[in-house]
Amino acid sequence: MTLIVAILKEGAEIVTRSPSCTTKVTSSHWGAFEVSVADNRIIATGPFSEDPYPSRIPEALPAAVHHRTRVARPSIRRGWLEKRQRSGRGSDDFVDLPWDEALDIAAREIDRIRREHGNEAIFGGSYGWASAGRFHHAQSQVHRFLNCIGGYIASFGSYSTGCAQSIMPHVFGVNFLKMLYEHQDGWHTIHDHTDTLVMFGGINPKNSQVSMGGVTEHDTAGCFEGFKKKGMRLINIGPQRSDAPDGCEWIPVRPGSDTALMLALAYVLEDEELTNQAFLSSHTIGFERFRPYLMGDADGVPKTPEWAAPICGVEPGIIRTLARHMASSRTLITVAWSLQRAEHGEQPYWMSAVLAAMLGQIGLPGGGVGYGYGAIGGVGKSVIGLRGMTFPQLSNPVKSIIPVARIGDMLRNPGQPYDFNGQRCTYPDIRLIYWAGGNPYHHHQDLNALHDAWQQPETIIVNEPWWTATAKRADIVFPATTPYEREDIGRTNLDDYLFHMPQLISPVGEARDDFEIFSALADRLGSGQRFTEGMVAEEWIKTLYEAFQDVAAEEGVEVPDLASLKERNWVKLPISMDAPNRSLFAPFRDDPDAFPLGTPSGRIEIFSKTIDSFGYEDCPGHPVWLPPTEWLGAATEKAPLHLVSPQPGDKLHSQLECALADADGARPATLIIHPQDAESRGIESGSLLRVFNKRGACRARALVSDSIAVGVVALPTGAWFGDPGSNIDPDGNPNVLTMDVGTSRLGQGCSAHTALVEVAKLSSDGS
Ligand SMILES: Nc1nc2c(c(=O)[nH]1)N[C@H]1C(S)=C(S)[C@@H](COP(=O)(O)OP(=O)(O)OC[C@H]3O[C@@H](n4cnc5c(=O)[nH]c(N)nc54)[C@H](O)[C@@H]3O)O[C@H]1N2
Ligand SMILES: Nc1nc2c(c(=O)[nH]1)N[C@H]1C(S)=C(S)[C@@H](COP(=O)(O)OP(=O)(O)OC[C@H]3O[C@@H](n4cnc5c(=O)[nH]c(N)nc54)[C@H](O)[C@@H]3O)O[C@H]1N2
Ligand SMILES: [Mo]
Repeated sequence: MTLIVAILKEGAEIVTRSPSCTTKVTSSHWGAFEVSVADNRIIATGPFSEDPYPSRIPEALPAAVHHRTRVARPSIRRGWLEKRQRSGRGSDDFVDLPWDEALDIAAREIDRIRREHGNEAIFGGSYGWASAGRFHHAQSQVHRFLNCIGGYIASFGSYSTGCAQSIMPHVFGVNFLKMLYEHQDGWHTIHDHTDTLVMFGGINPKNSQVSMGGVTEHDTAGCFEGFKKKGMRLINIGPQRSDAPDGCEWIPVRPGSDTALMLALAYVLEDEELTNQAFLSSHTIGFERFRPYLMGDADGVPKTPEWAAPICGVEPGIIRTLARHMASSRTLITVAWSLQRAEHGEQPYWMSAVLAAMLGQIGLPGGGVGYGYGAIGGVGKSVIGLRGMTFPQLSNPVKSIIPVARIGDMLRNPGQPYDFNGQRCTYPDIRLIYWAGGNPYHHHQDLNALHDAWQQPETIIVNEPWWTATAKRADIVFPATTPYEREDIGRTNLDDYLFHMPQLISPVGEARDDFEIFSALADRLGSGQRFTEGMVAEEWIKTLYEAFQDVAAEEGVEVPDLASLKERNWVKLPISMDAPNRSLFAPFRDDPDAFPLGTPSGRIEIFSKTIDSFGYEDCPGHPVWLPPTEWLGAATEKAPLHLVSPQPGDKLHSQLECALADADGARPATLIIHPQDAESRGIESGSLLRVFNKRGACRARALVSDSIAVGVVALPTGAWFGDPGSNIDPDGNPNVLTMDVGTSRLGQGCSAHTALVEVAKLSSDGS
């Protein structure tokens, strides 16, 4: 690592690192990196020696860790403290209290709620990425704590893949995430066997910078160099050229219309007798129920390329040629997670499986279909998943859950029924929310509506290192440490490295680890021993590590003991296994009777009796084209542009945003717009914009580029949400514009990528 480093402390002056500084490696969701510390401050970060394409995300870390927006002390909202007022969340000031006093107040309130309303009145879903590190994993901490004190309402699935987690087990009979992480072909297999890579939503090294717990050797960009050298055909289908590395072909499509395009590809296969009928009869069921819909016998509408063209914006000739090419080469269809983060997101996922089944290459190395390549760095990595090192959450006495992205509906509709994947459920009546390790005012849709719903609970408690929009809207805020202020172990099932994450600086302000906060609360609630089992953090880390050593030994993998790991800081584990026979579908392909899938039929379900029996119009028994409520096909004069809100390249969600936002001209966030759409609005690159629709408005800075399809604009997530009462979100949080609806009654996932907006130039004074 170079000795000249940028210190972001006061401005970005360049200084030479002082001799008293120490440098260690730590791990994070964006990979491993070096951290330099002097005088108990993080002064610089640098790349990790083994990483061929290190992420630049940690560059913001020195400034962020010591930022003025750190929560310094336990803080209680004045209106709540003095009068138990619910109004004022986000606008009241906070009163600082000593730890013991604040913990006493919080514990008394949790106890009151559980006695008066039962533990079903406590929402502890607490979704979010928090930080890497196996022991100080905020979700495990909060869930264990709440389980110890009688339970909580939990949530199912993730914002990332909630819809897919519901639909895909019906199709392939396997847990969706298990399929992704343990059974999809690795990058090397793809390199060696695939001729044509058809990427719906692209594969973007920008996104695979991060992974839950981090990948160490960032290799997506390098893999693509190899693919190009080999002469593979690389086709990116989606609204943005930049969703795939330079040099890939680009077929622009209108967001939300991929199912129509996939149906047309399937139509060509069937029409030109390119379908692999033998595979369909031996390995799938229900094609005969789907075919009449595809060919138009069922509804009088054949799903021809001419039918699809005006829907998806792709010429019929291009669709025909692509279908023929897919049928005549080893083709891997990949589908980004973004396609199911949209209304009716079940359909492109199911339809991609049907299309791959019709091509008949499922189970062949480098063929078939795969989900989420590039979405996070772990997909395609192919390592032996060594389990262990998980802080046990214990079991939850409360059995009721909500689909994770339905929190707004839950708060608005206590006691009301709703449908979810074949079940009739009831929203609980929530009186207390406990959040640790997530930022709903980053991740949830229609934030103005969330802000209204957020007034419903009697009490909201948040553990957070920074004054995020969520912390500002809480009643009690406990300052949490960041990973650099505590010791931990860095390890994930998706990577082949193991890290000791040393404590690098003392806690900033009066911050405490989540474990310490929950130990103190559990103690006050009579469950201290249950929560801690009599162990402090260091003892827990040792216990979890030893359990991991046992698991590794069972797999024949040698890992150092904890003392040597501490000494060495990191080790690479010999657990890479990118082999062509990894696919769950390989044995199934060879012998579907001996290795049936976990579906009711044991086959890939093109028609699902189970789904059909639910009677959902928004997710019937086989894949269909269902136009979303908002898409370019339903554009209006007031909202003529489709907004996609992808992941930010310069950070992880809303994390480290406080430091990034300080740079001159860095905010508001950048919105990409096509020259044609810009010109008609008098917009140039650099113009300050108002982005708006009936749900809200935010500012943004224009980047005019033909790397985006006409009619589409892209504004990344991650800007911190502003204060209530402002009619325009200043920094550009796209979630003031997005729709808070479930993907369908089946998946009830997040529909973030479904939104129509208008964009107008703002004058320099912001009017
Ligand atoms: N419009 C739109 N919205 C989206 C998406 C989209 O595509 N478009 N994507 C969605 C997706 S896929 C996701 S995963 C979500 C992500 O949404 P989140 O995961 O909620 O976002 P983060 O900013 O990572 O929030 C993590 C929070 O944990 C805090 N934290 C870090 N370490 C610790 C710790 O040790 N203890 C405690 N107590 N807190 C800690 C951080 O400061 C941060 O505030 O966003 C979703 N929202
Ligand atoms: N740097 C960085 N990387 C990240 C994250 C981060 O915060 N920062 N977050 C991580 C998380 S939590 C997740 S879940 C993954 C998400 O991974 P993805 O879901 O794959 O990522 P997105 O960025 O939401 O979307 C990828 C692209 O899909 C395109 N797209 C949107 N709608 C459609 C559509 O209808 N059809 C087609 N064909 N394309 C469409 C958009 O142009 C967008 O740029 O990313 C992870 N990676
Ligand atoms: Mo995600």
